[in-house]
Amino acid sequence: MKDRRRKKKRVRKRDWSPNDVDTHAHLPRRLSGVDVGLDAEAVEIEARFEDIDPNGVVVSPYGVLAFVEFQGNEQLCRVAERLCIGRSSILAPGDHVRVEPCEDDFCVTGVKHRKSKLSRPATKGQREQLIAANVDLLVCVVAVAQPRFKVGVLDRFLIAADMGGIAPVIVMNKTDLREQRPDQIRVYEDLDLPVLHTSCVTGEGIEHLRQQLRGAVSVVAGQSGVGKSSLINALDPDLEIVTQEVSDFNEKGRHTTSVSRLYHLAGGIDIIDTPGIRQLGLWDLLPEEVALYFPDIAGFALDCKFSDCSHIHEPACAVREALESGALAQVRYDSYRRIRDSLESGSR
Ligand SMILES: Nc1nc2c(ncn2[C@@H]2O[C@H](COP(=O)(O)OP(=O)(O)OP(=O)(O)O)[C@@H](O)[C@H]2O)c(=O)[nH]1
Ligand SMILES: [Mg+2]
Ligand SMILES: [Zn+2]
Repeated sequence: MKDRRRKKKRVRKRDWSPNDVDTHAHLPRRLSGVDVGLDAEAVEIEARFEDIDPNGVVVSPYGVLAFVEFQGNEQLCRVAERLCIGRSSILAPGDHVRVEPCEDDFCVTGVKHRKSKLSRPATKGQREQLIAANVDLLVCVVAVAQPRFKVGVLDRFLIAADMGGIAPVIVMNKTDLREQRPDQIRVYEDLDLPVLHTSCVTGEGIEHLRQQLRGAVSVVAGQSGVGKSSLINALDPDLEIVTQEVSDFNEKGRHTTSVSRLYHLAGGIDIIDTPGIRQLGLWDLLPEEVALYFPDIAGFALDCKFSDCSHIHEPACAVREALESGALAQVRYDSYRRIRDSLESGSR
């Protein structure tokens, strides 16, 4: 296999102002009176972030090492012990770090506070796992087909983006496969979220996507096989990231991209490619907070009789009334219930 780490590196510095990003209105997302106190370990990890003057950006963490852009090159660095837990570091692509020479090597000695983050619970669910740091946009990629469009996965990404302070852009890819777009995508257009329709085969929407991403740091996420790496290749044909066919049998994709990695594309686009995931777990979210991340449901909930209404069984629930009248989309309500149920059962 080709050494993808030696692909071209264009290192640039920039000031990003998110003036062309469609951020949606901010409701308070934390419920008052609910103790969401971080546990001792989370507080201790938080303390490792500092107000430093960074001289490098993490491209891809690699156990207790990390590929870092530093002095115009991509450098494999050791990560200081205090920034590691066990056999991996706390770094994520996009982290701003301090690199210092150490012995014959370079070492990451500090990491700056993050301005935004995309995270999930680590495999055992006990700890936060960072997917990307300091990004402006989350490009949530879904496909017309292969694999089938699932609102649940998208809704979880939208929640994670909102929690992490990242503006979402939805990309409906593979439009060449079917003329008919899944009806459910209209729900997101009605929510005033930016929805782009793209095809890496016909080139539809690629220029529009390029314009959306110009001048921003983005992370691309979604199920395996939806075409995340193909889209990045389409944005900059010099790149040639490895992509692979979706398996016909189970439509689940094959997890072609196995590590997250930051790329610099032509035209001022910084973008982090990530491995596909089947289900995004939600970190640090309580069941009773889920509705706050569904702007459509949160809007109706203001008129529920009980301020702590779960919108499941209470009388005089404005959310269920909206559902019955058709003002609230059934797919959104179902998705809300599924996410809430999974958090309640402790599976995130
Ligand atoms: N027909 C069609 N196929 C596409 C399109 N975009 C990507 N593909 C194909 O879909 C398959 C999966 O694409 P990848 O780019 O590897 O998907 P990915 O989302 O990066 O997958 P992971 O790395 O496993 O998460 C490949 O065979 C691509 O050629 C598209 O717009 N139309
Ligand atoms: Mg990929
Ligand atoms: Zn209600």
